[in-house]
Amino acid sequence: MRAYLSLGSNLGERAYYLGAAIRGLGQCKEVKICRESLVYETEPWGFAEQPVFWNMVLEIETELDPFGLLRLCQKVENNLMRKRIIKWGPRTVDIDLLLYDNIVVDTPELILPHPHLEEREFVLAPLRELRPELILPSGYVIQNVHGEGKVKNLGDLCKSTISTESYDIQDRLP
Ligand code: PH2
Ligand code: MG
Ligand code: MG
Repeated sequence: MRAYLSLGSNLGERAYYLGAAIRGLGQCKEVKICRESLVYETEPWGFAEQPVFWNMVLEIETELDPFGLLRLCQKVENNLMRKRIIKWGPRTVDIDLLLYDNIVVDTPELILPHPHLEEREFVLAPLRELRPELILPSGYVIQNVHGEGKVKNLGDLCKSTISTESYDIQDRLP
């Protein structure tokens, strides 16, 4: 099954945490990382009094079901946040499920598609980069949908600092 994950970091060495999260996900044998967006510097959405985020999106193929994938994301987050967790505060790394095939889930633990997917430019910009033709849950093509919040593409420079062994170079976008 194809899924899209949003990665965010706004504490410490953001490039390190994003890279470590990608490695952690890629080490799971039921997950293949297919496409990796560039890194975007984004203004905090919601609670504004916190440092800027670096965000990106991954396209993966996975044999895990949505809840198995959620548990994997939480495990990778916990491995990277163990010492620095502050409730509601800035986080070293956050991994959110955006889309999982066309599956709809509505539970206290997990909602799919992600309920704020189409409101937030920090999610839309990297997803649009990977799949400009994607039809969003609302029925609109992502190319025509723009969310709230300023984003700045940090380009290839950052990407090269977070590249991982698990990332398949064949699948890079041209
Ligand atoms: N994550 C949040 C809250 N606000 N803002 C940006 N720019 N990027 C994020 O990843 C983000 C946020 C909660 O997970
Ligand atoms: Mg989040
Ligand atoms: Mg989260």
